[in-house]
Amino acid sequence: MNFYCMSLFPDIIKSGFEASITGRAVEKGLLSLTNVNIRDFSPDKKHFKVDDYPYGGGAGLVMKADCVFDAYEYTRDTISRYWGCSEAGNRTRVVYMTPRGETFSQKKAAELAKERDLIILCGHYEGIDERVLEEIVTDNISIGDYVLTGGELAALVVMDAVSRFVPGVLGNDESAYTDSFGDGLLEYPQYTRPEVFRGKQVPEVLLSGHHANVEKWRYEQKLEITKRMRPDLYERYTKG
Ligand code: 6GU
Repeated sequence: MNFYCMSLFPDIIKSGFEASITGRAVEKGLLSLTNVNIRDFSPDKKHFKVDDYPYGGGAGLVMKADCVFDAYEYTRDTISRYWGCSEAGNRTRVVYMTPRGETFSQKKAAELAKERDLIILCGHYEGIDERVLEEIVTDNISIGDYVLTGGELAALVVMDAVSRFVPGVLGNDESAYTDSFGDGLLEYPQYTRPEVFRGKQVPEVLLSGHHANVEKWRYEQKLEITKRMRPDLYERYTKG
């Protein structure tokens, strides 16, 4: 999976993505990240201004359509050149990180993971000129009902969740589908050494070596934890 991230803060994206599991996957060649700094596409070659006052007045500044569009064309052409095919960049989905988008989910992550390339657009300030969004955006995604100062942290959330579905990124390819939400239930609790911690024993069944009993216990725990912590998910699971 190749991510192309258009933003004003590529450092946030780079440091978040190149750490830990996704970072290792980049080193293995399973994932790639290309940052496109929208500021580089400002027509203002002195102050590199990328925003301006909103028509109609109001607080804050709006990111200019021309900067974003030029950054997009560059990104699109970079993808086309990489694959040696002018269609490659034109076909690539453009995900705009915005609180007005559809709420991100494990299902959406799995859907996006089927793409070969993905362009992610992060806004800042009070948003981006609507006209360029109409031109280029294919998917609007929010990560929840709260407002962030910019789309970068949200983009990292999406990139991380999508990356887990890319074969080889996790140690075991099945994990992304069997982890919490994969089957609509939360994960069972995990334990490691020592056997006793502050007087608390590891559940006996996990020490038994009896695989069928362990599986049964874990499934019961998933049901119980989901029922207690997320009654909404439990309802959906039991009612089909
Ligand atoms: Cl995707 N972007 C911003 N700026 N704020 C958000 C968000 C995204 N999702 C929730 N809040």
